[in-house]
Amino acid sequence: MDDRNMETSSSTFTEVSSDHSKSIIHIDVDCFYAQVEMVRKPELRSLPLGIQQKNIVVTSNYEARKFGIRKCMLVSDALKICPNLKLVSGEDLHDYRAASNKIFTLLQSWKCPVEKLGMDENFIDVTNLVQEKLKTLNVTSITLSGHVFSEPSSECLCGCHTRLKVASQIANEMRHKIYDELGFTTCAGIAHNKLLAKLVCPFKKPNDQTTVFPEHGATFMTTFQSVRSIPSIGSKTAEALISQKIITVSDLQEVSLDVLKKHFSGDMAVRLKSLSAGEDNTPVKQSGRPQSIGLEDSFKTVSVKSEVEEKFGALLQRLLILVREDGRIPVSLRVTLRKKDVKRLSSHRESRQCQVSPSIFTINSGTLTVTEAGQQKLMSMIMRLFNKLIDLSKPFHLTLVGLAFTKFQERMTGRSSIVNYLMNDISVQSVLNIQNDCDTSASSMDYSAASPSSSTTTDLSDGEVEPSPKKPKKVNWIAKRRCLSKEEVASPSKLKVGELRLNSKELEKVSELRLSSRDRSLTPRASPAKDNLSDTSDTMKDVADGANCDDCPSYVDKEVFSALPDEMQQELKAMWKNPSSSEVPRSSPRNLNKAKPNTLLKYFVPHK
Ligand code: DCP
Ligand code: MG
Ligand code: MG
Repeated sequence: MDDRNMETSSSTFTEVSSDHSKSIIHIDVDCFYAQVEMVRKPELRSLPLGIQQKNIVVTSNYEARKFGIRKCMLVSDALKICPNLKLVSGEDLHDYRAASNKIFTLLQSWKCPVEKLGMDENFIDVTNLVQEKLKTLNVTSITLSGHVFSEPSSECLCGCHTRLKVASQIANEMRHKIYDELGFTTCAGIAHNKLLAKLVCPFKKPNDQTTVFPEHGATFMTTFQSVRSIPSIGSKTAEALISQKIITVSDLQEVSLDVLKKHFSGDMAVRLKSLSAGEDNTPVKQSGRPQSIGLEDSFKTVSVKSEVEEKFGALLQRLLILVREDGRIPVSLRVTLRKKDVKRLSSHRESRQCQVSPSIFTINSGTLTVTEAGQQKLMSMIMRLFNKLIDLSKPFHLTLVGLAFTKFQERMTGRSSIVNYLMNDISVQSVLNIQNDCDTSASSMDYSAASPSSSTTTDLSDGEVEPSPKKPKKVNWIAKRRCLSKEEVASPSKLKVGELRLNSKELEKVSELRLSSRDRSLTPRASPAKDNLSDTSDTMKDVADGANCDDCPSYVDKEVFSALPDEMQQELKAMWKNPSSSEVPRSSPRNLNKAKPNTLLKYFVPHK
């Protein structure tokens, strides 16, 4: 500790630490995989149970833990200390994932932001709910549910003690509901921020809950012997800290900001100091669908290319099942390897990613599928990325391979989207907002826990990003063609179109034309579009004429055209008549004569 100026933990961070306004709950399921198995087969409850992936016991029930079985123990070691250990394979994650989703869905019924973290954890920001409850509760009668890390010495003037007590009652309610409805026991941590809520959660395991009050945040943090216990401190940061002899959280509290700044960026140094003091202002971000869907396979060592290919082939098959369940069309693929560094006797991960053409995926009867040829294309992409990560002229030793689809086409929503207009009800659920950026940057607070083998990943980490190849040029948009009843035509949500081929850039342009407005299609005569069209009475006449396509250019599929809503037909016709007026529907009259290189005409190409 020679190079460090001592400093008290509270000296620089009093400002941040005075904000106790939030009430956050962190819930973690007890021995998750084991409980899923026990709920499925109650006879397993009374036995010591281990969940096996490869030669590892990834978790065990609490009965087995009595014998000293720990997570990630080798099966052989586990059987030595508990010969009666009942082992169940945990290689198929399907049921665990399903249980995880049920818990997440249940927690959403409290109508608070819920952030899912990995398979068995969720943060819930109950700040507003607590405020609501406080309106009807008698403050003096509010008691704390469960345990407390340490009794508060005096009442905090901001009222956080009362709020956290109410939050502890809500946590208790949530845990009971999860148990009553799904059969899982859980632990909860309650605090004014995510960091403390997560860290205090396992304080009384299993099936219990603990609250930590803000005044004890810094003291609570000193109970952690390793800086690595802080969720957002990864192995690299920990290594850098340890190299400066900052090993425990107390060490981190004591080291001066100036010393930290010599080794980390200013922001990072401040962040590390805040974390060590139990401070964290990262918000609970409502989870949506995962940013990435991935699988990893770990093994002792693989040193032959053909074996690597085999591993990737197996992973790809499983990954495609997950993607099919998800339903979105992937547009980016990442390959991860963990290389064994023989000299350093250690392993480290590297990854590369590339864009994937959405045309590899097709939708058959509403299900995302990949043809044999598509799978071969994916395999060759994977192996190309592999070749970039590994110098095949030298020997290599891998201990893990991973595959993930890291980006998906999103449906564009909102009034300005033509996709919204056309796509609501058709079987292609996922369309066209191809982004070029690779937003896989680490979240400011990455609480995710790593899993050792064959795990799914909800990725927030930043891998090395392969320079993007050219944007996939064409996006095929395929839907069943059928006749439409009058009502269906009137309702854009029911519209079914034949095959249109749009490329992504073009689609953006189309959406810019704001053809999507339902209001317009439902009330065409009174629409603002009409006002803008005041100089183009011919066009308006076409609208009045209804859906005939006698004037359509020959390349237009009339059936498709007639299936389009009136407003869109009107705009297309306007452009066919006067291509230079492609902006007619939205722009002011003075723009009418401006020739535009991209018009809707270009996007309307015949289907095959
Ligand atoms: N898991 C895994 N590999 C790990 C850690 C966990 O595959 N290294 C899986 C198995 C766990 C699940 O993730 O059941 C949840 O992880 P937890 O760390 O929350 O562990 P458990 O829920 O099993 O036990 P605990 O009661 O300690 O929360
Ligand atoms: Mg757990
Ligand atoms: Mg967990």
